This record gives sequence, structure tokens and C-alpha cells, in this order.
Amino acid sequence: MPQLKLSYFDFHGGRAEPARLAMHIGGIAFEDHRFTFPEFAEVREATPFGQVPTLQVDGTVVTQSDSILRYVGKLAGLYPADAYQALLCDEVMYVVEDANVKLGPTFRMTGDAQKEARLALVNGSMSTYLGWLQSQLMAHGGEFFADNRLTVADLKVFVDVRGLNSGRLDHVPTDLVERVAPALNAHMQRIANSPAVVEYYAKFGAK
Ligand SMILES: N[C@@H](CCC(=O)N[C@@H](CS)C(=O)NCC(=O)O)C(=O)O
Repeated sequence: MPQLKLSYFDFHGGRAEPARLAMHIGGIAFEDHRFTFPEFAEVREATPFGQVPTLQVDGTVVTQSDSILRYVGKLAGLYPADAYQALLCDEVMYVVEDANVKLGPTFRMTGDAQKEARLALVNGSMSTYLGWLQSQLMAHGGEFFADNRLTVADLKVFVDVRGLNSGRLDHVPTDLVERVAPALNAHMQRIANSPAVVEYYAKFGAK
């Protein structure tokens, strides 16, 4: 097994959290390098694009959260071997990433500009993608997004839904998911209650 070091902000969400969870669930040893928001200015200097997450694999720095998640998913046995199931898994990951990309610029906004931009997302693309994810989940049996088992796609949606529900995102109503796509909340709750995930967050004294 390669030596792995994952670098990301010290909070239970965002673009690295699905990879952290995947490695925990799969029993993959890794260095969990976490840093504070003020420390990011220094950390980003050592990254190719000034962005995180990064994964060092035997000392080589790799970027792009979904590539990292797919890779650690393969190591952890949480990525489909079947080409079609892998396609379904990737599709879900890209939809969530598209939503992340749209949300990204709003973190640099403040006041009314942020409110207007976030409400436009809530009433537009965010609701569309949540509705699509719910129909995709239901079309595949209602429990998992692909492969009839837990995959990295489930972990990516899990982290996203928790983020939307958390109240951390100003102007995104905490009941948005419940109103638009309640099956995603049920999916999130099932994953949150699974023994490996309960154990993971208990380690941090968080839920
Ligand atoms: N395409 C990249 C995007 C990474 C990204 O935007 N990361 C954010 C944190 S979640 C960041 O570092 N933002 C700082 C910046 O872009 O200046 C990925 O998926 O890893």
C-alpha cells in the first residue's frame, strides 16, 4: 500500500471529506493533514493550483478531489469494478461537483450580493440537481446510487447533503433537502447511522 497524505481544511465537510470517509471505512492508513483557514495561505503555496485537497502518494502530489476520491475508493473497495456501474457512480460525483463549482464563487461574496447569488442557486440549479439525485437514487432501488452497495458516490452525496442541512451556508435554508428531495435525507441518515461512520465521527467527538 502506498504512503498517503491527504491535506485539507479541518472541518467535517467539503471536497476531501468523502475521501477521508472512504479511507476510514476501507481501513486504508493515511496521514490526515488538517489545517485551519488562516493556515491555508501558507499551505496553498505548496500546491500546483493554490487549491486543496491534495493527496500525496508516496510523496507525489496529486490534485482534483474526484480523482482522489475515485482512487482511494478503488483502494478501499468502494468503487465499482463493472464499467456501467462505474459510469453511474462517476455521473453522480460530477453532478455534485458541478453544484460545488457553482457554489464556490459565493464564498467570496458578502451581504446582499451573496444573498442574491445563493437564493438564485437555491431556487435554480441546486433544486434541480437535488431532484435529479433523488430520482437517480430511487431508480436504483432507493438505497445506493450504483452497484447495489455503498460506493464513493454515496459518500460524496452524503457529505453534500450534510453540508446543505448544516446551517453553515448562509441563505441556504436548512430544510431545502427535506423539501426538495427527502429521500436524500433518508439516504444521508442511513449512512450516518452505519457503524463505520458512527465510529469515524465519534473519534472527533462530533456527529
Ligand atoms: N477542481 C478542484 C477544485 C478545488 C477547490 O476549488 N478547492 C477549494 C477548497 S474546497 C480551494 O482550494 N479554493 C481556493 C481557491 O480556489 O482559491 C478539485 O476538485 O479538487
